[in-house]
Amino acid sequence: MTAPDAPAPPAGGSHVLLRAFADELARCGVQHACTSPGSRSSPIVLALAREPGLTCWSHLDERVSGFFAVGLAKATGTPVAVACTSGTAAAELVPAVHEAAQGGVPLIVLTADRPPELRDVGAGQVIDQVKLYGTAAKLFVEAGADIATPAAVRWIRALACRAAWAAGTGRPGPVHVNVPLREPLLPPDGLPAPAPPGRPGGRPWVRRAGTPAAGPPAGLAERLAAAERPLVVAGTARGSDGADAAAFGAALGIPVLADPLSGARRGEAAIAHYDALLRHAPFAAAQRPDLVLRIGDLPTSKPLRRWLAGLDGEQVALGTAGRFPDPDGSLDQIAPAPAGPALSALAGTGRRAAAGWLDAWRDADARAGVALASALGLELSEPAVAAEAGASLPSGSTLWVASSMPVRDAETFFPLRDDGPRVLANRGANGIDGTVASALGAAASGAPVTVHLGDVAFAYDLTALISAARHALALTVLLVNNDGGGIFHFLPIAGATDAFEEHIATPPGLDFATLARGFGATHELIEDRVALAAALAAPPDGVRVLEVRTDRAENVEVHRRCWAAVAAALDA
Ligand SMILES: Cc1ncc(C[n+]2csc(CCOP(=O)(O)OP(=O)(O)O)c2C)c(N)n1
Repeated sequence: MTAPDAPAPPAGGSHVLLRAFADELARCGVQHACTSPGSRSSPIVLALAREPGLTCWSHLDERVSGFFAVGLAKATGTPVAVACTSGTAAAELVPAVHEAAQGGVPLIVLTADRPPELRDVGAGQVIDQVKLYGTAAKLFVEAGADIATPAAVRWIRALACRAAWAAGTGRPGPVHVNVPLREPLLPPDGLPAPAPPGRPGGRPWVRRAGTPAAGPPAGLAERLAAAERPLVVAGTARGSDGADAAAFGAALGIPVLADPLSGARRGEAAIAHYDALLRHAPFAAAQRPDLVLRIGDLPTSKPLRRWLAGLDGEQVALGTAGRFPDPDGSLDQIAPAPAGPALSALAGTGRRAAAGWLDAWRDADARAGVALASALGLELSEPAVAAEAGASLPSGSTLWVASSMPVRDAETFFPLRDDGPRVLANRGANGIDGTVASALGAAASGAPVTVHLGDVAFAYDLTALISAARHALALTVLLVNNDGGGIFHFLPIAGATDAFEEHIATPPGLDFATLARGFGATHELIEDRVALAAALAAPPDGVRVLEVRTDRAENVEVHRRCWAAVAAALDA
């Protein structure tokens, strides 16, 4: 630490060091950074904005910036840097950092701070930023950067590599580098010459050797071969794990209960409507597996989770790196190594499951699909919106689903489709905050994106649309407007009629057509399924709000009708 009356270090050292840091991030494969305005952070922002290897996305507010980075990191699978100024600005990143921690999303959070001598002494815009994100950060480093000696340049290059490797490897997650910066933030005589270059050939200062892909746990191939009724459950999966699970199930005749978030709802073995099927007690009792392989995070479906918790057969979780996905204490074995190679090795054993096991699931699933379609009819209900999104969104597009009814309706009503959209969501901490910002982050990766969300979630994050306009990003907002939180009507709290409407449902009562136009978006009220299908299939065109109006209480009835129709189809 430099005492206040010590001679000032040569001006501009922090710029030299931060330019080296940004250069090193790019060498480690970081492609994107998000910034928001401020004075103390300006040396960090300058370094990121001037780094040719990074695309920088500027945002007015840090909460939007953080969730945008989450969406971009999810869509690209690579770490995204997020820089902000000191004080409450750094605290605005808390929800995104927690989502990244819970959801396994690689972020490199760079917070500018006052130097130690200006902390807790009444200087402006200071909060305690040391370990601000607590256990959510995989790594915290206090990185004072102001004297650019050759040793300091080597240190900061190595630090950038450490931050990128820590964020992106094992179970990905957020890292926090807190950067105290002293005045003058901009040297009065202009910026000094850049740091000495890094390693030759554009390689990182510290390379990271890949971890060898491990195979399946010892003995699992034999247990799988002996199983009569093996089953795969695929939740939010990383990389190609979902596609590998679909291929594995098809190769061995093993049913794959596939959440749309897994990417496995395709192929010969995928089961789409497990949520509705497992609500039917006789079906759930008859279809008990003797071995369950779980891939990725657990799906959302409560009937599925309850059923898994009550099974006697062995349950093995593959690809869990850094996670213990066992809220019900039902796992027998946990295998951290990537799931894909383990599944490919298991598929190579070639022993197909007992004849009739997959057929029974597929037959029930097909019957459930027909029953759901006929229960829904042509009406534009909330489940119909989800079903239509699953059927009509073009291949190669991305659907971002909000953590209220949309993620559940996608799970229940999405059809099997080999060329369906990629489905993403903030299912780490399950917040409804940041839904629009994260969808925009996914759009910044270049894919056409539709975000399916309710009116409360949209109202919560409307200002993210400022970033859409500033960066000319296209986004289709599929807004289900039931004027409040429809999800709560499924819960006992709906019976507390004295407080429910005001304090739980919280109807926003907003005119979304006017709001959309205010943010430079177009607005269309969608009144039937044909119009919805056409609008969803249309090519991206700026920010479009497609509003579907529904009724919260009626929505509960539609869902009950659907579950009853599936039960009747199974009884028949
Ligand atoms: C940040 C945050 N605050 C509160 C909640 C609790 N919550 C879950 S769903 C929901 C209401 C969502 O309403 P809406 O977006 O209209 O969707 P719908 O329930 O109608 O599908 C709320 C407040 C949450 N998940 N995240």
